[in-house]
Amino acid sequence: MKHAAKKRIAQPVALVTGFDPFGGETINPSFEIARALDGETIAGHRIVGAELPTEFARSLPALDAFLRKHRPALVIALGQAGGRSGISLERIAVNLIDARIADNAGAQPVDVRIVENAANAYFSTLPVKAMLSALRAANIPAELSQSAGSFVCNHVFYGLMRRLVRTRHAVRGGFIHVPFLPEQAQNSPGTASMPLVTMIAALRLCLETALTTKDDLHYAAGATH
Ligand code: PCA
Repeated sequence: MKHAAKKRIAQPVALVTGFDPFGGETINPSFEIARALDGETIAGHRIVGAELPTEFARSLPALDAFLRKHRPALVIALGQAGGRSGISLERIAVNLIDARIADNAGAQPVDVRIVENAANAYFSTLPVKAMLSALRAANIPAELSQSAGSFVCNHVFYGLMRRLVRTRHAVRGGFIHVPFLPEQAQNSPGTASMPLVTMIAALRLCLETALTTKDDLHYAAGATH
């Protein structure tokens, strides 16, 4: 009998991206979380943690390379939102750039579309309310957010959702903003922060929930902002 080739069923991948530091910071909690989770297995999925540049021009090509290489079943992109106090589950990516500061390549586009003649917005396809419930049950400060801003994070969120909707519609994806780390907030009294261990635990819960929840919950969690 012919020697049967051992069939290795590849473990499905969940991709978690974070950004490099920007705006004068020397660390970005979003990439620290992605780095910490890299290689873990959650709900049968191998977590791949990856870094994106905080640059309008290079961030989406970098994301494309990771999507091609890992063919993930789920994608959660992370970014730092200094000043926010909890884990911020983003719902809406909007087709707009209005950069308050220059990106890491010195680019500062104002009032331009991410993609001309394309959808104004995309929704996250993550079960954000189930994730919110899981975080709150674990006593981790969290909220839903209706805006990921108009800088590189929203740019990547919009680009991610557009790619998934158009070419990988079985793949779920979305975006989560995280607060400053305590060391980033220590010189600005009153600025909110969250320890890295708490953020990592939060992301484990988010991944577990997203990988095991088919239909999202429905309860009132909206806001007037
Ligand atoms: N936060 C920025 C871009 C990179 C990051 O971590 C943002 O909120 O747009």
